[in-house]
Amino acid sequence: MNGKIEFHTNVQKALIEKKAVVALESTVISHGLPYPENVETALNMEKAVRYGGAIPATIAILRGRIHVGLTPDQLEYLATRPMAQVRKCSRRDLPLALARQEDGATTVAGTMIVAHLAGIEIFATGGIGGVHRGHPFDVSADLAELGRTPVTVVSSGAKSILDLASTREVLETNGVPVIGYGTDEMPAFYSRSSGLSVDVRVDSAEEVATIIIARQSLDLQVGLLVTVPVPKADEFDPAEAEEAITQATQEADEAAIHGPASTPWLLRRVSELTDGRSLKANLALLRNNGRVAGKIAAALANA
Ligand code: PSU
Ligand code: MN
Repeated sequence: MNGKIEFHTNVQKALIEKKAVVALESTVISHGLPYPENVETALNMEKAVRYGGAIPATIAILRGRIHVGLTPDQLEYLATRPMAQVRKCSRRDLPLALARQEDGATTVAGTMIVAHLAGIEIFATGGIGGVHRGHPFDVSADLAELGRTPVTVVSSGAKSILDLASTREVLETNGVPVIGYGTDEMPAFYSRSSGLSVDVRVDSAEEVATIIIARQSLDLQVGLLVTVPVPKADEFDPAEAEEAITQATQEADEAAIHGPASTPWLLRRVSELTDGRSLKANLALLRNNGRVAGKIAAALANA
């Protein structure tokens, strides 16, 4: 990799041996969740990936170097750095963080780019970015990245703080296949249904592997979005979520919060407004998605 990337030894070994590996993002650690839940979640997600049958590789930038696979100390460092000192790295930010030797946390877009560079096909996260409510031109770079980088993203759809119907449309425009894992509907992050359809429903990790292999056979430069509903027991009441989201969105507009600050701000505010109950659902779905991604990576390695 021309020394561009620093691999954790376990990850490097797994990649050389063509074993199952799952990439994990780091914006959820530095900007998406409060400390100490962020470290706990990052470690739990890694555990869930292993339980699913794969090696986890959390991706971040530390002092201008791209890391694929972090040690517990590196995770702790990233989780405790003040948010303002960690660049939230989407596609446009990666060269800036590297050139300036900064610490950077990769978003879904940023993680897809690095995963692809590193030769990792599967990536697990909570929710992808999308079209912001009331701001039709604030469209996450995640959607463009899914349209051009061949990595399989396992998530619970787009976060319900977003305009989900518009987000679904942009995925279609960008040519991104949306796969429902055990569901006919795209999940709505905290809750299991959104009323929006998926392109295909699968009921096993092996079925996802066959779709990945078909995409690879066409050499199609596009991501796949696998959407996994939050487990029933951990679902957060959709009406309560909606109420908190409406209030948070209104407050964000009043406070003129926009651009990359928008998503982290809304996530924190919704969690506050729901006394952390939305956070509980968030943590549960992150773990679950890690496990499912592990199973898909294992199925692909054995296919
Ligand atoms: N959704 C979450 N938690 C998060 C994010 C999304 O539930 O932390 C992060 C992801 O890293 C995602 C990014 O890629 O927010 C999207 O930000 P933006 O809308 O600025 O592209
Ligand atoms: Mn944005």
